[in-house]
Amino acid sequence: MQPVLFYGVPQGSSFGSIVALEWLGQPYQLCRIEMLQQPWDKLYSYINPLYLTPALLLENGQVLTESLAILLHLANRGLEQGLGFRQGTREFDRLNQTLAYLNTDFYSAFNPFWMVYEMQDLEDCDRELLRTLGQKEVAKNCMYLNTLLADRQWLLGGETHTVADAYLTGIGRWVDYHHLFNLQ
Ligand SMILES: N[C@@H](CCC(=O)N[C@@H](CS)C(=O)NCC(=O)O)C(=O)O
Repeated sequence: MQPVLFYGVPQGSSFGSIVALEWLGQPYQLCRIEMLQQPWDKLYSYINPLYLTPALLLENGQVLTESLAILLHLANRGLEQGLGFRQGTREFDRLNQTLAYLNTDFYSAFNPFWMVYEMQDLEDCDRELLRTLGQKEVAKNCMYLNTLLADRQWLLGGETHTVADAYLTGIGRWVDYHHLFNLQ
């Protein structure tokens, strides 16, 4: 059996794990969960009782949830390709640190926009407040990432991409998805 990645909508955060799997270059399968159709298929609770994607079903039948855990698992499989580093090295700590930043501060900066997206019946003033709060947080974090990437091609500054770049590829698209900045 090949590993199976359960993902939701294409614009979701699971995309980062898909990029990492592509960069790993080993066989895998995708299984789409129609997350916009409520309620989700009850069978998915065997994969993730929290009903969230991504989740990775491994060859031995065990399931890994949480992007951070999935990406570090793939990083360990892709040491030769430079996707990750051996635990105990400085590079491993830096990768872990970068993934944690992306999974907390950067990810949550977009929360107000997802609230606006999901709560159709919001008052105009509430929608405006959420967008203003989100815009400030996203701008602050994009500025940080922009500065970091000013003198390097990849987040960790090495010669090739790591799973942190894969994860950023997924979440970074939300700037465009929510039409946050005029990039022209
Ligand atoms: N802490 C989880 C969060 C995963 C998450 O929030 N996934 C979203 C898609 S980006 C989801 O499955 N949402 C389904 C829902 O809210 O119903 C991780 O980092 O993997």
